[in-house]
Amino acid sequence: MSTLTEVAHTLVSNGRGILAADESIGTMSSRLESVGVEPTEENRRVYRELIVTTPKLSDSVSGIILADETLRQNLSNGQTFPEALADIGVLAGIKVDTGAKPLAGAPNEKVTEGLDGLRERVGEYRRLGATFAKWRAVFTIGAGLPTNRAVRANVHALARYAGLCQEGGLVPIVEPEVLMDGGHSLAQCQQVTRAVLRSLFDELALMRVDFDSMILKPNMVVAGKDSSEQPAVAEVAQATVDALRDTVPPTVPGVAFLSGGQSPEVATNHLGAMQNLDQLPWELTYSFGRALVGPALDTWRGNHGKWDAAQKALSERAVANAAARAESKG
Ligand code: 5MM
Repeated sequence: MSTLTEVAHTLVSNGRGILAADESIGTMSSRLESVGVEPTEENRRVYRELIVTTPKLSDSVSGIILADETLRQNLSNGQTFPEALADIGVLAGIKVDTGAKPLAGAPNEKVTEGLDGLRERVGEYRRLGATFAKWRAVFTIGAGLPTNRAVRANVHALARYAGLCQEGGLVPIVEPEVLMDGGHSLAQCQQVTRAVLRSLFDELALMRVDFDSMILKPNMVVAGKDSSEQPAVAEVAQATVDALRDTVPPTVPGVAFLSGGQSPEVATNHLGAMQNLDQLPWELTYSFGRALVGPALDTWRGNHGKWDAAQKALSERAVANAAARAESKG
């Protein structure tokens, strides 16, 4: 059996990345509805089957993050999703948070919940075949935001989640997402991202989380999507790497970015531009959701005749991101 450190390294090495297919029932239902598919449990299952049976996915994907519902479903051939992934050499992960809820005393800010009963759920998820987990906290940039209250509440929950996962035998993916919503500048995003990461690693240390057995899943440092000044790819890459270098301990095996609403191509370009910008102690890879599966969902639209084309669309994004990781290596 692999140690947690080995699992963490497997997730981020050999040029591969992580696919986030852990949309909650509500989010997945809206995504299906947006392409004209009825949001039933069966349609969510079929869509996830399309993803995990994509040919050669394991060449570029090391792990797939699943939702609780998917972990309990079966493929058409009767296998569970973790069994099917194990057969192709991909690790199964599980989103264990129960969502971001309004934070008392902090209007317009959220705290991610899910700690109650988490020790028991971690045990159950391991028995169902998961080897790693994910918890996402969100931070909004705005006038006076994020507040210290929201930052401290969220990093505390992230650290307690990570500790419980390591205690129970799952590698925690720790996801602090500074949202792209708003008209803020690249510099503002960098300042908030730095502050959040600094606070996060202080709290992870306090909770005795082993940095060598976790993965960080941060946002890239970008300007707000409503900003009229959108930075060049090279600026995003440099600002992101600078923020990470100032805050992320060198023993963390890897940083796996979320895409956060960037287009698939832009997210891939940013990832490519970061490779070998500086000598960095951690692997830099992807843990995209929308930027990996968006084109496939848009192609499929619930039409069985488009199954192969949709898998091809996913495969193309996965291959492009693996290629971006390889940029300027060696
Ligand atoms: C795939 O979506 C994940 C779950 O979202 P909800 O709990 O809101 O349904 C989400 O955490 C995702 O893993 C990250 O946001 C990264 O996805 P993107 O699309 O930003 O790369």
